[in-house]
Amino acid sequence: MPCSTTLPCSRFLPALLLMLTLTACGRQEAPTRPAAEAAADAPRIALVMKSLANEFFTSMADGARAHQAANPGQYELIVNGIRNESDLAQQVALVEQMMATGVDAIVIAPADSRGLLPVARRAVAQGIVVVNIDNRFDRDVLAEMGVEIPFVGPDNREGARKVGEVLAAELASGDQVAIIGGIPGAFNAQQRQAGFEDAMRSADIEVVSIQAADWEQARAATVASAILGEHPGLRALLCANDSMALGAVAAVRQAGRADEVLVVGFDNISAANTLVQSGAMLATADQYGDQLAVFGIEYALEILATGQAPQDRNTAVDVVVASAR
Ligand code: ALL
Repeated sequence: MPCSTTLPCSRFLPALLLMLTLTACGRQEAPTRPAAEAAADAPRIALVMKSLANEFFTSMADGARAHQAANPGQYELIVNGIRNESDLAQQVALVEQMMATGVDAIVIAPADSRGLLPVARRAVAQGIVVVNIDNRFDRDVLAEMGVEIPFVGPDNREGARKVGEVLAAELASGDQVAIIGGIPGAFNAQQRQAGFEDAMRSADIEVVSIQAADWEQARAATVASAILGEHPGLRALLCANDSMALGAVAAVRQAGRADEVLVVGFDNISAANTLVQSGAMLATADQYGDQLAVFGIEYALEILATGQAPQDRNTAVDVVVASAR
């Protein structure tokens, strides 16, 4: 049952949608609460995430499910994600599916800060409460559209700056480093790059290359290998998420330069935390991904209950270094 932009998923029957577990539109699960337990008036909340190939989003989903299980009767949860980081069309289709099933709220981590705005606007126009988590929608475009969608998430620039400062303390003025970025159209990718640059500028460290690897591990390994080849004196790779840091560590090892080139990331996924603890990565940032969707869900429930005007909410981000350091 393929889902394409020419045959919007919103045309599918709602009942059929709930039976789907995996479609070409991405992964969608049946509501968490058994139907027998569902209070007729309990709001239905859809969580629409990005790549489920990224542990960051599977732990986000686990956190949301645990919250729903701890609050039975309060709401019904439908968990969705896409297959890879750049499947914008799949994410748009998922939002359309959720609109077609008549959910009360959509909590969304958009893969792109502009590309998902038109469908989000349609959801708001349909009376659905939309809460933006993790990656902020473009504020200017939102304002132009005259749509208010609150953002719940961390200050990514600040988080990246903190990670960059830990790295700078290990380097000397004039050292050379490179930045491997996420999808350029994602605001949090732009902010993390800016935060890394802030820290390098303050420490007088030279950023010799900035390249996007679209959040993906394999792409980052390729990009990192090329950068290492071009810059024999390179001292560090600053990666905008941990998936890409894993790729960078592989490239550094492959080049036999693990003693010279430091790697930092962002997310604190378990694989990266293991590398931080072993010294193969210097640091990462914990943005408490397992709680991010929960914050968004709680806010959506609050807005549904009170009808209050939505406002942004800032969440924590902290640096993680090896506990033995
Ligand atoms: C960002 C998230 C995580 C994730 C990345 C790739 O929006 O904050 O850093 O690793 O997207 O999906």
